[in-house]
Amino acid sequence: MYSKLFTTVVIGLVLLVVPPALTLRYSIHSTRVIYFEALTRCIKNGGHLAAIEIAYQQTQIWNAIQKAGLSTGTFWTAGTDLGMEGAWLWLSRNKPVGSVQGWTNWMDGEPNNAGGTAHCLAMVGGTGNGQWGDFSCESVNHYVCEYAD
Ligand SMILES: [Ca+2]
Repeated sequence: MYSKLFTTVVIGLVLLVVPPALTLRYSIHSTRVIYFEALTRCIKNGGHLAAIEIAYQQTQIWNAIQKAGLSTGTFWTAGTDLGMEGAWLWLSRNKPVGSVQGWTNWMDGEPNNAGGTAHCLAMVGGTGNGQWGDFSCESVNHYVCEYAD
């Protein structure tokens, strides 16, 4: 009796404490499209292009990519500095990249704005191990959508 009540209370507390970001669901898309096409497709799916604000989300997404057998691919996320060079935003969330305790996950030497046209953030598979690089928004990559439900 008491243990049942105790369990219920503990689960209730855990649900209260877990931030909403941890309940996000993701979909991994093998189709390769330009950044804004990915952004649009995720909205049409009822979600948003994924933002990666904390390490936990990075791990969840990277695990899903590996599970999908696409770990050598490159994946669009919602990050872009198209509006102002070096001012990276999660466009789908209207928040700066690194706004949660300064956490980012760029690969060494990234973002490097290669060719002066790399304004969109993608997770890099293979040796990149899912860390981030900046690419031309016109290049075609796989993409990750997130859903709040
Ligand atoms: Ca780059």
